[in-house]
Amino acid sequence: MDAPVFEPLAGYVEYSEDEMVARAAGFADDLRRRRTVRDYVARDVPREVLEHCLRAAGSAPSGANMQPWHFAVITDPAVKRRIRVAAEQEEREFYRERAPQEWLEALAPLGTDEHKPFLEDATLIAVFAQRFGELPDGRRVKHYYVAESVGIATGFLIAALHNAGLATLTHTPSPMGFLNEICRRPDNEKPYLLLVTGFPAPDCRVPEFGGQRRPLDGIASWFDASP
Ligand code: IYR
Repeated sequence: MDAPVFEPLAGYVEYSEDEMVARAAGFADDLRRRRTVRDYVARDVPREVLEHCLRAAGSAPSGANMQPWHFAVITDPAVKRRIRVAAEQEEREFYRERAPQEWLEALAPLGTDEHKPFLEDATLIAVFAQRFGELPDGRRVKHYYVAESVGIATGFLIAALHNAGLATLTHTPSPMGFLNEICRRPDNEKPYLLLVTGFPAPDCRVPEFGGQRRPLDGIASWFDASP
């Protein structure tokens, strides 16, 4: 077992209370502008921007720092086309047969259906969760809290893309095993979700329902010492 090796906490920055409030408020206001976008223009996203956003995602905390994620970035129109065809096939079955009535009712305000043109118009980032790691000699390394870790990294990625001026859509065609084959990812990786990103169409409209955010007193409770 390796002994722990420590280093100084070099990156921490302390702000004055005023600065903390201003930064916290500004960050919240900026994130609250984010909307899930389903209509994109066919316009390439600069690779350098994507690389920085992926660096942000890769800085997320993870179980035992195993960093159990892989991001497959798809810009090739031919590969996007294959993904669209495979996803729409699954989605067609979902909407027509598999989805229970209750689920369809929950989705109704979003106006979604089996047609997914954004899979060809936008840039796609297939997020994979590594169920276990593999050493060069083939031995397996256990990963911990994989879903939590990849979820946090994906949250970082969505925030980073939004911050860079890109719209996103968290898309989960179900099942999405076809992503392993198309992205040539190994069996120890499970597709986690397909993050769609790019520039919104000029006439893009979004469901009113999606902009409704639960108020703070509906999502948080406080346990302060009594005065
Ligand atoms: N995967 C389908 C259905 C869908 C499910 C949920 I939960 C959503 O929030 C939105 C859509 C689709 O992408 O259409």
